[in-house]
Amino acid sequence: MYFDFVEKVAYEGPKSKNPLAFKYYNADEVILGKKMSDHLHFAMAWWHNLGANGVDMFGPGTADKTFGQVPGTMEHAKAKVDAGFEFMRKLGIKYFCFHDVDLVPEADDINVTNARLDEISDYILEKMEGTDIKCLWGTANMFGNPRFMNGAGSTNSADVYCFAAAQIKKALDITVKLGGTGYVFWGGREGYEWLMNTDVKFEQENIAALMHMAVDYGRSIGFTGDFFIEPKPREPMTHQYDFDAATAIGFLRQYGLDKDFKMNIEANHATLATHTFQHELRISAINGMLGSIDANQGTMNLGWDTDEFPWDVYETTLAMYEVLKAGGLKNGGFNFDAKNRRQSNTKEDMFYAFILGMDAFALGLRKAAALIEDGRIDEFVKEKYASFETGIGAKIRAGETTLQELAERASELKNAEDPGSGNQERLRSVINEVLFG
Ligand code: XUL
Ligand code: CO
Repeated sequence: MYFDFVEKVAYEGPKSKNPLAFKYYNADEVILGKKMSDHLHFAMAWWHNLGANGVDMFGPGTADKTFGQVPGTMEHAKAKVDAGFEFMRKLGIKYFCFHDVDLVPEADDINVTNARLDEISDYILEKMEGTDIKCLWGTANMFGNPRFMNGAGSTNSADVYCFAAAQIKKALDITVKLGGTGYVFWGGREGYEWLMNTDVKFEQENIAALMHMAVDYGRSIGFTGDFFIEPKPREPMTHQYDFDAATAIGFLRQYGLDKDFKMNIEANHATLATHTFQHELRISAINGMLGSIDANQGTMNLGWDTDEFPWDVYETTLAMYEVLKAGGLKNGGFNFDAKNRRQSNTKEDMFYAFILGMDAFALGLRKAAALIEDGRIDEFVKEKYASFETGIGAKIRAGETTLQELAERASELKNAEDPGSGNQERLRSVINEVLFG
């Protein structure tokens, strides 16, 4: 036992003052016809929760993530599995996400790393037995090892490209072995630092080819889930190719990958791209590509990815509004790609962070459902476009008119009437009413 200060985090309701209880996340409660736990497939990110110890470029770690073993050993890798499963069980978290090198220490020889991955995935499978804990998605870390300094799929070195392929192959094997329903491509170093020494077209073609090979291989070993691209505009590269959802969707369509891929939208990546989280979710959803969510938040006046646990209930409400409108996440979930602040360094803090994040999304779900049930927002939007329901508007929507006909109507009208107020302030008041009663 690594977390002996708590047996089970239970729902105690909004009046509870117990820091180790949920105030809003009530797994079995039904919201809009579905249990909260079915709306919200929460996942633990192996790297942050079991790996990150608070190290930053100004100082070493502050949190102890050794779990009683020496880091860099297989004993430590197994202790992380034990701690992770205890943690998930105590919080009622049913999914986890991983990079290959989060699970085991990377060796100098890829064959040794792969053997370690076989061993640890056997161990994880054993742990999964008799529990309802599953893998949400897996991925390969193709940005940490120095060989990837010029990119993975976008590298200038054909040999390095082979290592990227090998890692994807192995990460897919393990994802399938653990029953994962998603496989993520976050293009950590797939981008450029300077255009003048970069062949962008060449690099993008190579990334697409690697993704095609990943799809072919994944399908050949029985992977029926979704591949995800996780857009991010910068960091570590000056410009990353998967800048935002619209850019990534365009890329997928250009290279014929759109049938197999969806988006994994991360809140803090959206804001780095100077979008809102809701914007990225909406763009993905209207293109049929809302796959999964990396649930976190940033600090808006900083220019980098802070990966904080989600807290802002306006944001989670608007996010859940998009998710509900899109009919939910099918093969995806809500992965807390978030880490404790460096100064929140106790084991209890690990629990407080997840309770905060789970409650923030649970509250967002409750409030988004309430907004939909209230109906005033939907009614306004429907009414706003009503002129397209009859007459010339209906003809435009049906594609049964011409520029000539429309110009003739404008000429008859001489001047168009006021299209009507957007009522933004009134509608924001509606949202506050629904949020705060
Ligand atoms: C980095 C990031 C990654 C991906 C997985 O910003 O979000 O952790 O989620 O590679
Ligand atoms: Co992420």
